[in-house]
Amino acid sequence: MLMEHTMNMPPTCNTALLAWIDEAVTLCTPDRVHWCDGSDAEYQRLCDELVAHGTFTRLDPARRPNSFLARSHASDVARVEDRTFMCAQSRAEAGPTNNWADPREMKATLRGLFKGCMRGRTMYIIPFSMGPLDSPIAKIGIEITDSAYVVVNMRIMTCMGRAVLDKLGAQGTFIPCLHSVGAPLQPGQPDVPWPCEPDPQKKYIVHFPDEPSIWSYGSGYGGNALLGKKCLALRIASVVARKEGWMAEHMLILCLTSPQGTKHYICAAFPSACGKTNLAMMQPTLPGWKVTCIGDDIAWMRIGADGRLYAVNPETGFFGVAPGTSQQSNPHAMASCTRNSIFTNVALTPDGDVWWEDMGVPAPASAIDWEGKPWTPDCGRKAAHPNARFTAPAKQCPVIDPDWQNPAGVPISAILFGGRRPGTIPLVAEAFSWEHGVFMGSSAGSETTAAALGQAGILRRDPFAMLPFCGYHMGDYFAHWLSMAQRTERAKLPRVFFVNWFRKNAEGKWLWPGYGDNSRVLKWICERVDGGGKAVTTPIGNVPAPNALDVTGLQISAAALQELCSVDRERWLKEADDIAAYYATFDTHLPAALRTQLEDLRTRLAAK
Ligand code: OXD
Ligand code: MN
Repeated sequence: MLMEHTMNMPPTCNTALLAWIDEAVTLCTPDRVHWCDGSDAEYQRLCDELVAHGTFTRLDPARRPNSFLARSHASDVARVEDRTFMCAQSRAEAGPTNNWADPREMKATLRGLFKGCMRGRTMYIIPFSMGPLDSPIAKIGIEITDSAYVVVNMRIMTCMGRAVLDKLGAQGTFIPCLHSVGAPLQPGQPDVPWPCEPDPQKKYIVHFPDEPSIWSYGSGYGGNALLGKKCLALRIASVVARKEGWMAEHMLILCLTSPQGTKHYICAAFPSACGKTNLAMMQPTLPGWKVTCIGDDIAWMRIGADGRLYAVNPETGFFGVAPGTSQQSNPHAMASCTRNSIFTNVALTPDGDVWWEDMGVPAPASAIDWEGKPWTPDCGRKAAHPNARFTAPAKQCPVIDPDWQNPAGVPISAILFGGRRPGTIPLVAEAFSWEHGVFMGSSAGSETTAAALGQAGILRRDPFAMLPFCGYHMGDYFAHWLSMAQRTERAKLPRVFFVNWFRKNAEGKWLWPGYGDNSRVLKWICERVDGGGKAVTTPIGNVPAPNALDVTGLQISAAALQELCSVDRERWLKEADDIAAYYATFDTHLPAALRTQLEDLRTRLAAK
């Protein structure tokens, strides 16, 4: 085909890929096409171009080498869940927790939007792998984008470039991910630092799970635009995983090593703002114990040859929330972003560094805020956007686990579910069985606080922390979890626990210090896995027996410890009613085994 644009030589002879690129070029009509090779030289060149363009500000190399600040458009600051669609063949397949649109109608709408959308711009072709290239579980995606900001972020977050095309070869299959910021340029029209579609109703984050493919239009921010992360590694992967018999989960993966050198790998699923990144790379307060990090956001898990569940982190970077990250809350995240990092929507200090709220260092006397305006501590505005992010290479984390890129993954001993629950849920409870664990995950959620939303005690159920990320009917997803017990010997499955670092006393004070002291709970969990760790059985699960939690060196009263592990029957009966009402939303898709779990819970609560 004769093309009017300029293009470097396609470094592939994969016919399906070349045909798709031709189709995309014809539809989007970019001025230039660039195949990304993933090299350092390419990364540096694109960063220089972003600086020249005004999208990036280079930070002071003496303070933060090879690092940049970007400010987004004020309308483009977060994932847009209400504009995210799962276009399965039928609404029923997508289920009640997803926005659905007919795939043919949605394709027609998108073709209209993408027509000519890259005029005046460069089309970048990003070959990427989610998961180590040599892992049997890795998936190859190709993202087409007209955003250089997306390219450089994808280089940190994924295994990206030439090696991926080599792996793909002439016949390999890939997941097409088409992305545009939705801001074509007329001849002579000046560009802006952060092009995007400002009308929220014209942004579309669309998944076609049957193909599978992803089309994203109008946003350049985070999970809307870095399509390997939430779109591919969770929404599309969850659909593929169900078909292929594995699991794609919104979970951190960590390794806890005891003073004797015993290692346990643990996965944990918490909704947003519950400290997943902090737990993933925490510094234990228990002397001699060590946490190393395999991943902070996504786990792909499958049964290995020995019958155990193995987890892989499909990402190569952290895309962490900056505000609240400090030496106290997460020293290892702070160390991860000291160099080679990209900051989006944080404040710029006069000495060319970054600053955000609750960074643990005094606010600068003046700064440039995330909107590019002059800022002072008394101006009444936040300097950083609450969803400001750092993009940092995972290999820079001081406690990255030596096996973090092991293609076989790491064997999981325990799975944790958690949430922000000021009442009702104890500090930790162990499930009686796999099915009871699935029940715990399916009913997970977080309570809002008066400070945050003005409505205290409102509980938002977020099953398995997958509410925005499960690509198909949530009831069928519960069934998939249950089915794992048929794929291996039960004894080889991880133990399941519910944890709650956020329980408060009657005066509204936190009962548990959290952060590094959570290692004390992890220690008990590992003791349970190894057959020790004293527990008492309650109607809702096994909780630590008095004195079973190692609180050496911790200032905590016996009364607080007792309250933390207490189970209030009245509150739990209400909890059961609330779970029943939530389960009703899944109608006939709710697995019978979970109805039985709920009934069994009620029976245990009713028993003397
Ligand atoms: C994330 C999220 O950005 O869960 O990881 O929203
Ligand atoms: Mn996440």
